[in-house]
Amino acid sequence: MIFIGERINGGFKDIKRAIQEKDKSIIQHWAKIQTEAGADYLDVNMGAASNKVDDFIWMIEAVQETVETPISIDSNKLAFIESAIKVCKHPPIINSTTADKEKLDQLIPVAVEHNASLIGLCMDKKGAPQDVNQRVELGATIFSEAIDKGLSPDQIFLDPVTMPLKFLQPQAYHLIEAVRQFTLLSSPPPHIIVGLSNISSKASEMKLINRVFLIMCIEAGLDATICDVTDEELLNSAITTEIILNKHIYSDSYIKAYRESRRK
Ligand code: THG
Repeated sequence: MIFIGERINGGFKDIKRAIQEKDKSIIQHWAKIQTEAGADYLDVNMGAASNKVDDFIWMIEAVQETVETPISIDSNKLAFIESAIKVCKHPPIINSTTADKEKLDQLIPVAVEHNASLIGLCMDKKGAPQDVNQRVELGATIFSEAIDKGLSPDQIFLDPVTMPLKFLQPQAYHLIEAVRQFTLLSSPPPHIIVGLSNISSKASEMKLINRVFLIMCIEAGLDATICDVTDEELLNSAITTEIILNKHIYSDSYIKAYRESRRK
């Protein structure tokens, strides 16, 4: 599993305040906590806290002063991604492109040039998909464009777009079926990722919904998630799901073994 820490996001009040007051310590606290919890990447997203590219660079540099964990550059603005990628010390993930031709034409070459990975959101100008086939079609478009222009399957992350269970209940099942079909796109397949916390937005049983949804997605073929990496039960559930699917060798201390094998 590839775990991407979601917490350095201007949607959280403490991060928003940190950006506006230029208080590095809060950003660095979450960089450290998430890295210690096992994050493979740290998602950095400004949310609505600012619209200045300098503030975004400041966030990334604050993270990189503290930890060596690579960055997931979470922005829908080309200019932000292009500036951010230049300061990344390790090959980042670009989060994200959509299936729109102009976005693909802009972002795939940026990923190729910087040896970065690229998340492709399975949506386009017409909006978010409403069924399995729309998701698969958009995913296939992103995948084939990225391969044609020089990315390897291992650098491509397809994101079938997670919507809140509370408001769009049928979408969760459509998404899981789309994940299953993405695994058939190629051999080896691309990575498949979700922004996990979207599923439980505004719900009362957030942690339970996140955990069960993640387990079901992993069973269908998911191998990456942007999530609350500090939720130890969540990560242990994901690792256990992979053990049950025979993706790692069982031992009584498999959780410890898994975590130690990934310690940087
Ligand atoms: N796919 C990709 N990138 C993404 C997403 C995705 N990036 C952003 C988002 N979705 C993933 N990150 C988060 C971070 C936080 C929350 C949800 C997704 C979250 N926040 C609380 C809420 O909305 O209730 C509120 C924050 C607070 O407590 O103040 O749940 O899908 N590629």
